[in-house]
Amino acid sequence: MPTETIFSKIINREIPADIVYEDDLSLAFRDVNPQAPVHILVIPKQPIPMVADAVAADQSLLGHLLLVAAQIAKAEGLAKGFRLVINNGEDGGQSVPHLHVHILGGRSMQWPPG
Ligand code: D5M
Repeated sequence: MPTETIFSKIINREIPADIVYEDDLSLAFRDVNPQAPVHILVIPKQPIPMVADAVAADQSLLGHLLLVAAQIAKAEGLAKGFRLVINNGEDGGQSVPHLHVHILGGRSMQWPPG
């Protein structure tokens, strides 16, 4: 039984979020603690804890999340570029154990990240 997280509550509309996109497989909403002028999270409705837990059967779902992220970036006007980030586990800086793709944009990104 997958762990319930704050993101499950957003999916189930138990807590509010600024939702920008939804389809059968995924949901996207603005990050509550934005690190860039545009900071949106794309999550699968299926609660995979982290990308390291994904299996072969998740292949098309993972691809779907990237295509959704690119579509949202376009809709947000990020034609000059944007960054997609997936934090995985403790050392990866993941704080919510429900797989999510960060879309960051609206400013020039630095490299390397911290
Ligand atoms: O990223 C988890 C992200 O989730 C972090 O940037 C804050 C964001 N967050 C946490 N709770 C909420 C709610 N309720 N709405 C919107 N955004 C939220 P990680 O990669 O796990 O560090």
